[in-house]
Amino acid sequence: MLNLVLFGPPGAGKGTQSQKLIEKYGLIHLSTGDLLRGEIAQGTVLGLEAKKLMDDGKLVPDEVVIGMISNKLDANKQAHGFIFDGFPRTVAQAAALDNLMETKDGGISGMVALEVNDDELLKRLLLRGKDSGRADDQNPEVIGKRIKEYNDKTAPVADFYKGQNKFQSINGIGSVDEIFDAICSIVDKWDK
Ligand code: B4P
Repeated sequence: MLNLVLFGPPGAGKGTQSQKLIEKYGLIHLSTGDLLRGEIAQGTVLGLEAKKLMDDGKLVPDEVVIGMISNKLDANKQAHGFIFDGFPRTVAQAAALDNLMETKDGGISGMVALEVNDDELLKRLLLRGKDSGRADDQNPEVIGKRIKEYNDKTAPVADFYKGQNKFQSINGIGSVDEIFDAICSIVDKWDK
């Protein structure tokens, strides 16, 4: 099984690269951002609560996203593997994912981190915000809060995987295809 964690700050290219990786490796894409936006679009209670936090650049509570991922893993028991995009975003989420994968799917193969500086992140997200309709991409102040949340709460997740010798990082600046090739050269070694 191939179970990948794609890591990086908001706007690093996780969603973009995930689309290419699922095609090449036949993985199921689990994006907590997409799942939360699905709840918002359906107007569920969870979605309404999540929207307030997301529009303000804050993370949604751990138990909410862990519950969503757990349900998706249960619903895809026959999968060849998964790509986790935007999850785990806290050390508590990383520990919960290890527990879920240990019993069900043979563990995480590795994490690939996309390194992109703050100026480039801001530029990309404001550009996407022009036509994506995403409230969290339209305001530099909210983008700044998302980057701060990342530095405070999400960046330590890298150490969690470094401690397991499952961490690799690459330069996330360049063309989408160049970055994809760099990710594949790492992932091919994990694809047994
Ligand atoms: P996400 O949906 O995960 O949002 P993101 O980090 O902004 O997306 P991503 O990083 O995938 O964007 P991409 O680079 O692909 O989360 C949104 C919110 O949901 C969070 O702020 C939080 O509130 C909540 N949430 C989600 N998961 C959570 C969790 N686990 N726990 C708690 N809360 C959670 O794309 C960015 C732009 O860059 C695109 O326009 C793309 O076209 C462009 N781009 C990509 N690659 C490029 C390249 N190489 N060069 C130039 N531009 C590029």
